[in-house]
Amino acid sequence: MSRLLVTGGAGFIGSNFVHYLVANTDARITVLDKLTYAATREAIDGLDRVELVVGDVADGDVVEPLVAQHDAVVHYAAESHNDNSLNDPSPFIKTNILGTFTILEAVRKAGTRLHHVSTDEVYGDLDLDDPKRFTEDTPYNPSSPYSASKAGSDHLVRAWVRSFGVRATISNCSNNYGPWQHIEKFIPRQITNVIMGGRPKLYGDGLNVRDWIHADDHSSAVWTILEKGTIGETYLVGADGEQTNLDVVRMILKHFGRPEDDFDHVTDRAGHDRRYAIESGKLRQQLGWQPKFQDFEAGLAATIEWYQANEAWWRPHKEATEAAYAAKGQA
Ligand code: NAD
Ligand code: TDX
Repeated sequence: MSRLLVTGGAGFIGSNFVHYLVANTDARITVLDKLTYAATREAIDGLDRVELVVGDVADGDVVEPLVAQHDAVVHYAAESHNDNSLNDPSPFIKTNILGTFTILEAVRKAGTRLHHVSTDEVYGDLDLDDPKRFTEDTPYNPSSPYSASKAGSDHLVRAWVRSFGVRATISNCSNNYGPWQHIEKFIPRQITNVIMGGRPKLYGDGLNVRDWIHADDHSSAVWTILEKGTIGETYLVGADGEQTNLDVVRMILKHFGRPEDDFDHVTDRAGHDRRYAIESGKLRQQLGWQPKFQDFEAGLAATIEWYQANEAWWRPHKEATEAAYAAKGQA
């Protein structure tokens, strides 16, 4: 795999993956990205062996010739924020479902290997006291327009493998944190609120649980699956990082020396999933993958420091992001 096409490679996780490839492989990388509001061109600017093509994954005229020039496609491009999908589901259907369909048709024609990046949200949610975690056998049960669109894209990939023999793998990963995550998302929103002297904003009772993994560990998992995964298989990716939102907010406040109750409860998200939890034994045992970031609080501290050092990147977007939350009673 010397020529890789990375869709959505200017977004949060895609750009971290591009950095991972540059540091750990000899691959030449083409990023295909529409540069939506969620993209950061600077995140991949100036990297050796990386070329950016600005275009839409749902545009077959752009996608087909590009796919044919590469050995493998790693498909990250998506609309990714649940709250936005509740305001307007339409771009989620276009990019996540039609975009994946377009990628699948292109890899089918060219015979190119595909890795499809998906989310644990396709499995719905778990009760707080449920001893089970999600596995590759958990039935699909998505809750939001975002997670339903990702579930739809996963089903298309599975069907193209079975019906057309497309050489694809799928990964379903838990919540990522790390550098370059858009400040609309939970952890960067709270960090940047506190940096600006404001208070974190917790949806509902704050007891919802997310299973956090550092974006670097997600990247090493995707690379492991590309190198060693079995075609047609799905692998769950997680790092045993379950935390309540309340505990994450308290860790952020503690880092800044602020009182642990210095936050606001705001209007809950409609249909808010209660808990996600990943059992990643298949990936670890069959492919030998291990996460490096085992200490969530230490990874969070490094992420806080990154946002402190990169205020020039996020500060211009802060006011508009918070105004959108304020309009929904979530600020
Ligand atoms: P992001 O919103 O930060 O980035 C998405 C990128 O895709 C952006 O650069 C954007 O410009 C690009 N894009 C959007 N629509 C496009 C289109 N039509 N054509 C080309 N490019 C387009 O998202 P993220 O958080 O980095 O997520 C990346 C992928 O990982 C998504 O598929 C998401 O479902 C999946 N995922 C995310 C998480 C998480 O915690 N963020 C967890 C598991 C899986
Ligand atoms: O201000 C907030 N306050 C709050 O309490 C925000 C923005 C979120 N939350 C809660 C909602 C969730 O319980 O924090 C949790 C995390 O929220 P998000 O960052 O919006 O992530 P989530 O909805 O869990 O989805 C994320 O993980 C799975 C990614 O955005 C998805 O792309 C990925 O598929």
